[in-house]
Amino acid sequence: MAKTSYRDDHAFSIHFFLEVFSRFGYGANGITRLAYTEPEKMAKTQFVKLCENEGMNVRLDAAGNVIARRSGVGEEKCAVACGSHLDSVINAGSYDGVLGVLAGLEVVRMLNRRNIQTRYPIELIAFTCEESSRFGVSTVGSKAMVGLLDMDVLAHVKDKAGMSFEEAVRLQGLDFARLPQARRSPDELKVFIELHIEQGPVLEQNKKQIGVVSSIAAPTRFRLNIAGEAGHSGTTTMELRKDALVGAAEIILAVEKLTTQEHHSFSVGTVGSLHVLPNSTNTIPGKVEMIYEFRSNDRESKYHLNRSLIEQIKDISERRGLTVESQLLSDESPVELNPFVRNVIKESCEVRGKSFLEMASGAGHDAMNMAQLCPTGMIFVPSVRGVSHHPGEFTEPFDVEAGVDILYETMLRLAEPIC
Ligand code: HGY
Ligand code: MN
Ligand code: MN
Repeated sequence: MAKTSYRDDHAFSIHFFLEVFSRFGYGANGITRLAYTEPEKMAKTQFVKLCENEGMNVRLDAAGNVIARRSGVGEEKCAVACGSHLDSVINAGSYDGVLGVLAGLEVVRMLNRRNIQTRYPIELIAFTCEESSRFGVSTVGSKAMVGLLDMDVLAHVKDKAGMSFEEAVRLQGLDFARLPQARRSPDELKVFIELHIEQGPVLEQNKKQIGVVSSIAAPTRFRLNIAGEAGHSGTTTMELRKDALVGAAEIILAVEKLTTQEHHSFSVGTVGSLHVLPNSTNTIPGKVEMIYEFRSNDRESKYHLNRSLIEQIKDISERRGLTVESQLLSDESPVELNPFVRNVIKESCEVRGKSFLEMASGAGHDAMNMAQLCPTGMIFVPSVRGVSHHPGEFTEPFDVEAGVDILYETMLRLAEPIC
């Protein structure tokens, strides 16, 4: 394999493009580039232009994913693919998802500049709606690609402004009913690789440049609609109250307590979204909409946590005179990544002299769905102080370049250069 590293090309364009893409959805409190919104569409449009500029054939699939293809010289039709997502959380940083998309573009730019042809075609995929931030449902684009969409759930979710998922995709020029047509068959892809920031402190603490991901924890997520009784906060005595927010507070503390007591596996529990109604100072909250999630790379642990919480919700609601409706948003299984692909990534690190650590991912990724379609691997680069889903998200430039180097080496090995 050619030993020239990313640095030899003196084309630090990925840093430039990270800056360019951070403009899409840029605001006073960070970047907000939610799924199926104009900022995400601007990022997709820019990505399409950059791929076409590199001579790639680009298409938008029925779910809104961008798929760019660089032809191979062999007869093989199944592509070596890499990619990640362009949408972000609310008040995000500049790296989550977009780094993996731009690193794939950088690999193609390097191949073009070095005039290297490959036996297998190469594909770059920019997934849409990976984050659950807008609709509570995550990795919609890759679920559509592998045939895992739950259209019934999507037909009933709305964003915080009350816009339905169906309306949001229609405004982006997509047909909700056709989303499942994004499904691809296993013989279209040889492998899929996702480069992503770690979003945790493990690589930094272990002073390693590259994470070779072994497994991906997966979320189980429910929306709860809690109903009590709104009332005057000055005249309603405490024993007469049916306060939906106090009930929600007990549920939130139960999520934390149950998960903290769950010592034997890497399990976490969070309530990250809460909506109080009518949300006015002098009215007892009559309604609360909230989303809770459990994540673990141990399916049994997640199941046990959720069962225990459902029992506690029953007790809290009876004791407080509340009604609680729950809606399953997602219940995904933890995923082991492909051992062969993990070995190719490790070999790439050895050849390129990058220190690496094999590790699990606490965050969910499109790779957990792609693993149902084809052999899949993930490459992590360090997040400074483990900060992510925050404007302070940062990865050192030389770690970004190390990630591009390893993605390049891995893709080249799998796509087989024709000398
Ligand atoms: O929520 C996650 O795990 C990822 O950031 N989509
Ligand atoms: Mn994320
Ligand atoms: Mn991500």
